[in-house]
Amino acid sequence: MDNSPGTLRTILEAARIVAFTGAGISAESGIPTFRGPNGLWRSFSPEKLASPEAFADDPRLVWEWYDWRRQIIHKAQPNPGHRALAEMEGRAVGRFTLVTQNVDGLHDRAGSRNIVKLHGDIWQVRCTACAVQEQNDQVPMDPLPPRCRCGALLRPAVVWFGEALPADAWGRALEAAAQAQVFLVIGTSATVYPAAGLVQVARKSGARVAVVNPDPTPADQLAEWVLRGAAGDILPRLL
Ligand code: BV8
Ligand code: ZN
Repeated sequence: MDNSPGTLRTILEAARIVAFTGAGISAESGIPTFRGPNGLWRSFSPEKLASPEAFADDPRLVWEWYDWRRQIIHKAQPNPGHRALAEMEGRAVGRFTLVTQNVDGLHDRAGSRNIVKLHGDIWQVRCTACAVQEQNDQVPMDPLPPRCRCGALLRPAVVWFGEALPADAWGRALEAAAQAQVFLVIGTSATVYPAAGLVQVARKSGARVAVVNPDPTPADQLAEWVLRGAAGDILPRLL
């Protein structure tokens, strides 16, 4: 099979495309990734802080971490990688789906429209007691931790480790992966499940897989193209 980048560019012109993104696509916007060398805050691992147990144990500490991330994201701008995906969607109307693990909202700000958010949204909060879920853009958050009108603690409306993904988002992602003819795996270590399993779903359904990442990942072995480099460099060149 001809796996030159030129071939990939050609098939992108007519294929049903899924772009599957992780923290790496926001790295060039200055947002720390989870597992990179400049990993996230303090020595805590995200698996520790991004969990219901950590929140139950110390909601203030968990909210300090999310507030710190919200402050960084607030100052950040979408980068050429985010913008290239928004442009690709514009050229592939009706046959492009963006499935992201990211919670930072930079894809929205770059102009992407058809976005499946597998792990929620850092700019949404949800009440731990009543049905309230709403947008909250307050930077910095005050008071911390924030409370609902009903008096209960609010939590970030993101999916923590050990929590199920939103059923509608997961359903849409599975459907898109099963229909995809090209599946782009961009800026993810492909280590968090069930999200990372989408690559296998696409591959098994006959999709041609391309990986965009400066480092090797487990997804490489499923890929026909491994484009070794930064998303901000590679994606604009794919357009
Ligand atoms: C669930 C939201 C069950 C919160 C996140 C043991 C084995 C297998 C699985 C498990 C296990 N133990 C536990 C599990 C399950 C667990 C899991 O997969 N754990 C992993 C760590 C082993 N999964 C879960 O718990 C999931 N839920 O299973 O529930 C269930 C089922 C039914 C009913 C009830 C319960 C929930 C997982 C979601 C967790 N939430 N985030 C928040 O953000 O605070 S996950 C978190 O990791 C982020 O969402 C992030 O997106 C995601 C994946 O990380 P990446 O995006 O890939 O980022 P990472 O830093 O890892 O990699 C960055 C990559 O970018 C690198 O490859 C780097 O080289 C590259 N890069 C760097 N610069 C660039 C670049 N690429 C391109 N350009 C650049 N410039
Ligand atoms: Zn409430």
